[in-house]
Amino acid sequence: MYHFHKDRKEVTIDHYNTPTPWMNYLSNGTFHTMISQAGGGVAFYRSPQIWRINHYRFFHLPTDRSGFYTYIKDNQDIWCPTSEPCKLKPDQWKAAHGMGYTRYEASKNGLEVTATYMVGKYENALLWDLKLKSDEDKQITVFPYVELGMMEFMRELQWQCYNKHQLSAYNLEDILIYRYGVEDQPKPKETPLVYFACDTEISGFDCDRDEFIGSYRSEENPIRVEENACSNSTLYGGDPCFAFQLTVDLKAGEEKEIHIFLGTAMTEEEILASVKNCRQKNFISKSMEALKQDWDEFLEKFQCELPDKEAETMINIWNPYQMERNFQFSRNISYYATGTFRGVGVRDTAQDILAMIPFDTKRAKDKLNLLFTQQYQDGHCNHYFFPTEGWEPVKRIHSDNHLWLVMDVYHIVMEEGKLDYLFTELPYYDGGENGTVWGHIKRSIAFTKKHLGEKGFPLMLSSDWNDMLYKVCREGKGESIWTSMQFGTVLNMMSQIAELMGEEASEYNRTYEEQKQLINTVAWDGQWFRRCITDEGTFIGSEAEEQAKIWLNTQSWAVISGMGDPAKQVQAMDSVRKYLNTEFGIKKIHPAMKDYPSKEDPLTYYNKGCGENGSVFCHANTWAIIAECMLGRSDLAYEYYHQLLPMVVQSRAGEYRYKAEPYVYASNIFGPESDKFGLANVSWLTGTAAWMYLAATQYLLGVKPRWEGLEIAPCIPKDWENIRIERVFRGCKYHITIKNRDKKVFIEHIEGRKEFSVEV
Ligand code: IFM
Repeated sequence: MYHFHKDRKEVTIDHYNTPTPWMNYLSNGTFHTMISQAGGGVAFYRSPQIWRINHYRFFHLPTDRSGFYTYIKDNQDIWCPTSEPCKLKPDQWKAAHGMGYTRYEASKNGLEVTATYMVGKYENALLWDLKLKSDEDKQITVFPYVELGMMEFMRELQWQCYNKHQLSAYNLEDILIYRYGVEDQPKPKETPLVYFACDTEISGFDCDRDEFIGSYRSEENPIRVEENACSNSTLYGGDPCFAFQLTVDLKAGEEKEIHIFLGTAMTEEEILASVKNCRQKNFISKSMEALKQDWDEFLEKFQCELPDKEAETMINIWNPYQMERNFQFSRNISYYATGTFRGVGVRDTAQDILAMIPFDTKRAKDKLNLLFTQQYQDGHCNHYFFPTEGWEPVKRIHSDNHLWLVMDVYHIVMEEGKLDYLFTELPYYDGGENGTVWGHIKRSIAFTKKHLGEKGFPLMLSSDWNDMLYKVCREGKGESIWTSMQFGTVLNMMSQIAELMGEEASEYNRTYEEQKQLINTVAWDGQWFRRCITDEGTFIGSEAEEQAKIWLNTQSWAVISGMGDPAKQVQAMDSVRKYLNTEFGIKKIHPAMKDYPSKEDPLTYYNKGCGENGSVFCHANTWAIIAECMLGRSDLAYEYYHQLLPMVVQSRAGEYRYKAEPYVYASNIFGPESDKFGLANVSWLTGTAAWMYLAATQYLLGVKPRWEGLEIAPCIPKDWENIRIERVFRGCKYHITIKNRDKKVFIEHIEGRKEFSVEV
């Protein structure tokens, strides 16, 4: 079981053995830790590719090891407040994930332990706060432990037999230090030292993993804990770890606090200074208070009171929290993604930015500026890049990447109500003169216009949003009907911005109309819109085909772009309902493919119902919700939204069928053509987070920034009565009540201005 706590913005979990690790991300923007409900996970400094701190063993069971464990030796009993990894479990236990922290509350034999982990803003360190209380006088030994790894995970897999003998871990004034320095490592001067320290006297330590664990043992039963004696090992070559032995005397009823710090700094001097700071009285409470305040301020930008409490929990707390983590980590490292090859994806991050804009426009613009550095003078963009690692970008040209940038700019202009950002000068990836943001997005449009295919739609290039479609365009002739709709959407935006800039918009409008014409003739299949055209000129997504007849995205985007004729928009979305909707969300295609278009060269190797082949693709569901709102079909829009809330689908499918966290969205859920129908896959890092947030706040609740001001045009279920919303917009906080039955919206109060009680 798990429970949400609205007041504390927490979810508590009462069993350690969830079907998959249920993760949280702790981060101050530089030092990061992903931690599971059972204390497993991985810490890294800036990049999990090159500055990973501890071993995370993706392929071993259980799948969340190693982690940030604290062994308690109480007479002969050895257990952990995280429950894992010891076989002996606490008598009482629960974990809580909150905004930037995770807490474990455990007790055994009258000893209560609360272990809170957080990454605060004042030091680049995972802070580990242990509170210990016993109902009788006793002496216990506490062993905090971290298994270190080579900082470059890929190099470790390939070259550890040589490179690991270039590592060292040693004791400096009872602070353990790990130095990673191997031949040919990237950015040696920016590589930090890692430290492990505490604020209590130590009775022993270990830096050599094998000394601490012992042979043919694991973190379940370290020999040094069993023998109650660390070996004071240092390590100059081999497998490093950090372990302390701390002797704690407790009087009955007395509470003692111990703090552990796993951190990074560039030099030994900086480590000494950082540890000194961490050891200051109240450092932990000060860090915790700042963390809470920062999250409260962030989330305060949009709050609502709704009849649907599950939706309210997501909109107010977990959805923006997940969105922020996506914004930071792109699709880099999670329980599913190994953090080895994906840096910042232009497409993915551009979509994350859309939802960050209302929360922190400055942060959104900074990130967007970074994406613009990946745009070429001809308008296209690199696919993903590695600003921290400094590696060569992945330069494949996809038909959608550069168009998402236009959407970001439009949203920024509407949020700010000014055109200033358009004049920001930014470089192009391939040199030449810097261009303004306005100049950059004009080139996005020019690139697509210049790369139209034989039938007039944008060329697919190396695929559009759908990664799987790369096979339809290997000869460079395949065309994307969906990209045409994305193009149409941003042409509309360009046209509006051009008018605001006092420039000619007719060219954008003309191109829009040309594409629209194609959409309603060539792309219309009779009941829905086709998806794309192969190199050979065949339509995919057509009744005439045996498999993958109907695809979700061209139905929803026919509405979003406004390109489908009105009757066709409705018919297309009716077909979505008829062929694609399931009890766990809307499938991406129907029917799922097998050996299509041929056994020798199938479009996908995904099994039926999995991933890109007929799963409920949550990211794409968000666009169907938006489309239904745009059609004004509030009950359908809400049904599609509600059925995808993670706690709703998890409870419908059952915890052990759904498997993933009930508090964050997953990328996809196995579809009905799979025997694992209902299994959630790739949670946390997915474009679903940003778009579900937009769907909920800007379309269902209908609070949308427009040039003229804040539009409030809700599309909510007919039986919802009053809803209340607070939204910070252009420096003022709007307190809004929507009286659904009376079809009235009241702006009750605007903080930061003098107006009150404006009736709309
Ligand atoms: O658009 C992609 C995204 O970049 C990565 N995940 C899958 C999506 C759909 O293919």
